[in-house]
Amino acid sequence: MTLRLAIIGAGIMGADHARIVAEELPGAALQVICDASAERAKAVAEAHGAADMATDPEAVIARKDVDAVLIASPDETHAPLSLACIAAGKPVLCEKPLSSSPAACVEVMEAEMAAGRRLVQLGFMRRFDPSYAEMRAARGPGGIGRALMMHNFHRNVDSPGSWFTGPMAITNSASHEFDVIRFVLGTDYVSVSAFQPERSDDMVAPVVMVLETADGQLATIEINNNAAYGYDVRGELVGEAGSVMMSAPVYATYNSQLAHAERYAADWRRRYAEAYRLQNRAFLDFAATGRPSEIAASAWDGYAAAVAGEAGVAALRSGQRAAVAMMAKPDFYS
Ligand code: ISE
Repeated sequence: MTLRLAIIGAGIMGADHARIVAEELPGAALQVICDASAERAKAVAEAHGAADMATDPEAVIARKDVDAVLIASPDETHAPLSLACIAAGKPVLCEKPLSSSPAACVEVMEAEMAAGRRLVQLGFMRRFDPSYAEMRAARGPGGIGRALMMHNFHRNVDSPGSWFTGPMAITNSASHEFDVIRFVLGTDYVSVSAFQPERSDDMVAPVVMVLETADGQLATIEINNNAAYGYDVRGELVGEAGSVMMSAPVYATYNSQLAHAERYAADWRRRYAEAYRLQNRAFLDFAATGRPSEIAASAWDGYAAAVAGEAGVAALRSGQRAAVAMMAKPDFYS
């Protein structure tokens, strides 16, 4: 049976998801592309052969000819639109972050628990990136031994917009690291400290965080959203008997002008193309079978990232180490 999918939000990510569904997801049909801008919705619908376009997300979610929903609209709409999908009983793949507010994430979890079945998959696509899967698998005897530290660099060429702030580097960009470190280490955080160097201009400076886990490990995160030179994500998991260092996929090396060079992607879409494809396939299976992927992030993971983000912003503002205090995990998400 073909799954009829609506995509809400036709910006950078909505358009990329539409392309992935059209080109790489047999079994899914692009039913509706919805965006506040009719022009944008129409352009993406036409580019990828969607059956229809619309501008009202709530009406789209309620449509009888829509089986599942992919939310790629602005961050602050993620939780309310996920709630609308749960109310309509429709599986939803929601882009990260679920919300920067832990309370809003709890509301989504409560609605999902009241519905009695899992409906929300969260778009923390790095869980599907083979490098993190290898780090996770390398832990323990026979591998790198007990994990001690995980180092993470996350650099964008420039901030996505003038509205992008230092705290957003934590709640939006670093939400990926908050999630994937938990995924790789298999534990939660107890505290976070945050620092920012000074730039010579008015652009958002990098944010550097140190997190302590419940198992006594340390994780470092550098978010640099104005790195200028390329999209560059690095990582290393250090164990007691070795380390696993991420290699970003590179398909060509250039030799010219006495130099040997590899090129950077301009943004995350190319770097994580495989992760997005695997993530969206997993969502298709989830929507078809009702069984959530064991790898994919849930609303609970969205909550965990929001709690870490809130503590990170508090630590940055106060200059003090902030506690990361999570509620007990409901059995529903175990
Ligand atoms: C953006 O919002 C994303 O989700 C990308 O995956 C990330 O790499 C980028 O830094 C964020 O700003």
